[in-house]
Amino acid sequence: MSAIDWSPVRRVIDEQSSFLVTSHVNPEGDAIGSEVALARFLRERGKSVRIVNPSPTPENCRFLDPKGEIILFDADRAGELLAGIEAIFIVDLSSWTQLGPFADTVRRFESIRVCIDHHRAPDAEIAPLSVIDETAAAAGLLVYELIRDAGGPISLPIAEALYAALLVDTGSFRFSNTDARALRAAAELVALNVRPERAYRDAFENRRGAFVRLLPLAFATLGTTSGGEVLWVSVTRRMLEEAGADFEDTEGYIELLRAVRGVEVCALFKEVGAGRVRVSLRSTGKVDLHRFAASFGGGGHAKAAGLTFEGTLEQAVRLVTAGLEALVSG
Ligand SMILES: [Mn+2]
Repeated sequence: MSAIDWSPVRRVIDEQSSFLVTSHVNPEGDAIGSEVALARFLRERGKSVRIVNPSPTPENCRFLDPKGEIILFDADRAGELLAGIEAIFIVDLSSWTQLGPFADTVRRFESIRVCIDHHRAPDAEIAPLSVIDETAAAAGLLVYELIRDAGGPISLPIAEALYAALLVDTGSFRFSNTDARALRAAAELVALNVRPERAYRDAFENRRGAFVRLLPLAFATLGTTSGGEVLWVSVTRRMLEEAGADFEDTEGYIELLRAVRGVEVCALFKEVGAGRVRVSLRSTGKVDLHRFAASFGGGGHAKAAGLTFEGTLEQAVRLVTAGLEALVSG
């Protein structure tokens, strides 16, 4: 267990009765798992909780919210969504931009805001009460420690959501953020009857056929620097149409690139709109991608980061890969 002082957060939980939980745009397993676990924990304590997100829940996370209780933020309903809320919990993000269209509403919320996150370079004023621990493998690990600190108990649905959060952010316990603290938490969650095989299948193997139909189209664009230190592939809107796919189906592609011997950095370029390209980046160690992504207005971690590029796909590929090449040879 870490040395985090959870008592101010526990006090908020004890003293307030109506909560809103939110997370970042384009949420994944850590965001949704952390939210669902925290919401269930609060409800089991007799609190009323609403989960409101700036983006819809992706298909690969729906197993975490089978009843579809997560509400998609709608600016026209902002007043209604916040009615009666006494405290907002912001999990797995600590920058305003990551809250997307929900940011303005949260910023104007004058009561209690609590942030629980593990990303670097937080916006200091996002929440007066912030627990930011960059060494935590997942936001879900922090939520786990909070619940433990508060005396639990951790019901099976909470344990499953927390395990999923850990599983996703550690890449099934194989990324460099996998440490004894994360594995200890995982072991305790398994002791609470989480089944690792099923959890893995729910999180990673419940794929649509489009996942493999799109793959050859995307990988036909494979690009590499002369020494093979930088590898990238692109996904265009045309490819999606041809494969009957959407961008969710590209999940896992970048890990395939990372698996290649000698690679230092890999990138996945997604043509998300006319003149907008989303770039996902992974490093095998030498290069700090957080700083690189930040120079393009993006962010993330040292070994996993992302950015959005305004321009054509060709421009994005040219500029970003040139920057990465300079970085790996520097
Ligand atoms: Mn996370």
